[in-house]
Parts: sequence; structure tokens; C-alpha cells
Amino acid sequence: MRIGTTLTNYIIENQRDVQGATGEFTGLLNDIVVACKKIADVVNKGDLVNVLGSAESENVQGETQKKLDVISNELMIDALQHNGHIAGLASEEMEAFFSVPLHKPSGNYLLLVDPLDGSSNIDVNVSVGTIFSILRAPEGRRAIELADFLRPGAEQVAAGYCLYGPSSLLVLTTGNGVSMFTLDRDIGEFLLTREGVRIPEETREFAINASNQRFWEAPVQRFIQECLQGSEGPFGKDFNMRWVASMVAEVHRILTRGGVFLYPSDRRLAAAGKNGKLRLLYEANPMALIVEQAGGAASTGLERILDLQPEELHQRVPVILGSRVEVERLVAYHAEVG
Ligand code: AHM
Ligand code: MG
Repeated sequence: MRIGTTLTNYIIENQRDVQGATGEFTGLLNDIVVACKKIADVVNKGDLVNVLGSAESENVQGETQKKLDVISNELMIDALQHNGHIAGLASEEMEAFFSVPLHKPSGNYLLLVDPLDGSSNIDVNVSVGTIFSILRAPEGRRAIELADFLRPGAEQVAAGYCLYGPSSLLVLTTGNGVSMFTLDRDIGEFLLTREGVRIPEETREFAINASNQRFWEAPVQRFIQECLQGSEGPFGKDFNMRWVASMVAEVHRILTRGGVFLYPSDRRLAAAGKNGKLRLLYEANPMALIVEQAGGAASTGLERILDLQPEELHQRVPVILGSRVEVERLVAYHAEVG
């Protein structure tokens, strides 16, 4: 497709290739885009409109919410709840999912969203982002149930994220490769800037929160130790390290120049009853689909993320994703210890 085409046109043109398409999916993506533009605007204005700092509330994960977490969640719901493109919505910021009331216009899709990922970066003006995952709603009009959201990531119809950085970028996959759109603030549109994004097969860059090192399990200890040994170790190459503490920025770097990102489970998280930090349904699954669609890999270390059968709405999962060779190496190290 032509570089510079608007995201709306891009979706409409792609829709023509889908037999029986009704335009509802196009409408849904447009709703998400509207929410992302509004979030981009408020993130960009920051202190000017008094949106930095804590909201003095906690979300379902027991984490303190930032004002922008709450605002982004509201903007997402506002953009979606009345348009008839979704039957239900689940968010990191809401304990319970939202089911469109039976007397209101409803659609054939379910949306799972982390409205503003990387909250710890908000107040220090480092990149944050919105992550979304789209599933098909069950056939027929009925109230949405929890089980409707608990689908393996391989069943996602589409996934994407919007990165609020020096530029605002929307990255999207509908299961047919990965495309990137950059927000042109002068005209208020996301314009296609890259298509057919591919992650380099191998990398010399890793991302992990090294402050947790003493809690890591053996395969992760071994892998990072070998990265640090560089050209003197078994990998025979020197590594660079990055940690933005914003998964959206991390995945975006990996899509741009390769790399491997790890948020493993560890003894500290396990002792708190958590299997990893990141959430399966609205963080790991959409990012795994994007990464795989760009030729990379995404695993817990033991299983492909997209094959996991979710058990809870806010379930956590260990995440290893990025350049295929390094992810496979880590998976092999996990297999060795059984
Ligand atoms: P959040 O959804 O509460 O923002 O948490 C998810 C974020 C990820 O973006 C990032 O990879 C990770 O948490 C950073 O964790 P840490 O603070 O341990 O570095
Ligand atoms: Mg998050």
C-alpha cells in the first residue's frame, strides 16, 4: 500500500479483500484510533493540563494508578461503548470486564486493552503506550461471560499498540504482517510509514530489569551471564543492554532493530503468588502476535505464548520475546533444566 496513506484508508482497502466484511471491524479500529489520538494529546500536554502524578487509587493488581492511567481508560471506554462495534471490553484498569447491555447496539468483537502501559515512566516524560488485542465475540446476541475473553492468543483477530514517544506511532497486525503508522499532528491522522516490518533473526541487544537478578531462575541466569561474557563467551559476540521499563517502547525497539526482551518469573514474584509480572490477555498476547507476525518469537520459556489457554482475566505470565535465534536459545536452556 502507498506510504503516506491514512490508517482509515488502509483499513478500508484491506477490508475489501475480506469476503462478507461489513465494515464493523473498520469501525472498531477507527474507535481505537480516536481513543489513541486523544490519549496521545493528553500525554503530550502532561503537566500543562495537570494530568501527571498519582490518582490516589489502586487497580485490581494492587498497583497505584496514575491520573493518566485512569484518564486513558476512560477515553478508551468513551470511544468504544456506544458505537456498536464491540460486545465487551476488558482493561488492566478494571477488575471486571464490561459487557455491552443487551438493549444497546453491540458488535462482533471483544477488546482487551492496557490503556497506558509503562505507568512508571509517565511522570519522568519517558515513552508510554496503549496495547490492544481484538477477539471475535461469541455468535448470537447474549450477555458476555468471562469465558468469552479466555481465548488463546492465536485466536486474536488483530493486535496493536500505540507508542507515545517523540512521535506517536500506531503499530498494527491483522494477522497478515505488521504495519506502522505515524501520527501527523498537523492533520490529525495516522499515516502509513512502514509496512512488512521484520525483526532481525539474531541480535546483540537484550532487555531485562537487572535489579531482579538474584531472584532469577537458572535458565535466565545462564542466558544473561553468557550475554555479559560477550565475545569471550559461548555466543561469541558482544551485547548491548537496554531497559526502558515500558514494554511498548521495548517491543518497538525490537521491531525496529532486533533484540530480546525478558520479563521472567522469579523467586520474588513467585513468593508473592505471581507467575511473572506482565498480563497475558492485554500485554503478552498482543505483543506476541505482533512479534510473530514480524518473524520473531514469543515464549514463556516453556511454551509459546499464543498457545496458552488463559484461566483468568488478569493472569500474569513470564515473557521472553524478540529475535528468533536468542528466544529459541533461552527456550532450549529452559528445556535442559526440565
Ligand atoms: P504496567 O502495566 O503497570 O505499566 O506494568 C508493565 C510494565 C511494562 O511496560 C514494563 O516492561 C515493566 O512493567 C517494567 O517493570 P519494572 O518496573 O520491574 O522495570
Ligand atoms: Mg501494562
